[in-house]
Amino acid sequence: MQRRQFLYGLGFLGSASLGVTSFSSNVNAADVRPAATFTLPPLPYAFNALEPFIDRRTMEIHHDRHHAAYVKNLNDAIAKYPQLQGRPIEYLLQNLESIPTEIRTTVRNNGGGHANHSMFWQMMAPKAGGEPKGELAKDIIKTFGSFAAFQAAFNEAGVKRFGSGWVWLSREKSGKLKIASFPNQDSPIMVGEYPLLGNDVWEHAYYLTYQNKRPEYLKAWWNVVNWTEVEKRYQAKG
Ligand code: MN3
Repeated sequence: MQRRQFLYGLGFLGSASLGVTSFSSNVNAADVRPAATFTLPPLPYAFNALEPFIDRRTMEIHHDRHHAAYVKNLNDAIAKYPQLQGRPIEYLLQNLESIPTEIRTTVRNNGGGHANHSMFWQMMAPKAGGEPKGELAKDIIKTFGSFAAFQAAFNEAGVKRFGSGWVWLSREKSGKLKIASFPNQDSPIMVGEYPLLGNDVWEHAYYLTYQNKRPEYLKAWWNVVNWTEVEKRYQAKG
């Protein structure tokens, strides 16, 4: 695989943003840093910052327990495989067939979980919502007919995902925008697409406030969408 091309291609989802410890060129024997591992990125706002749409307790459990567990399980899985350490998470997710079979499902689920949630926190913000601007807005209207039609299709895909999973707006290799839902922690990265905006429809993302009413959560969630971040990802041409 053309690693260089791959790394550039993913642009925004760079190793820094996903907490991969970077290699140092001047490591010496006295350096006691652990082997490159994945780290839990801090939530970029307070736990209660997305209220009333997403409650404080949900954010706290979601970030500090669920996401933290994905990171720990991923690190545990690759602990015996130095060749997998220090790689961007996208590399692991795009090359699952080359991951040793005994940890492949663990990497798929927990590596997917780490990548998805790392993007998810950035894709939300307090005092956000509204509509996208510029090129992204034009592309959404061109692809889906209108912003309202896009939201309706996104919500519908989220409602129809049976069990746990995600709904994503992503960009195909051809450049075309698409909406697709994925089971569990699978993501557009695994099928070579570039994720622009995703919503977590696992019950742990909404149950305390919305209980079984996933459609209400999907509708309310638009109030916290960080379009500035989504526009940045769109411009990254990843
Ligand atoms: Mn989640």
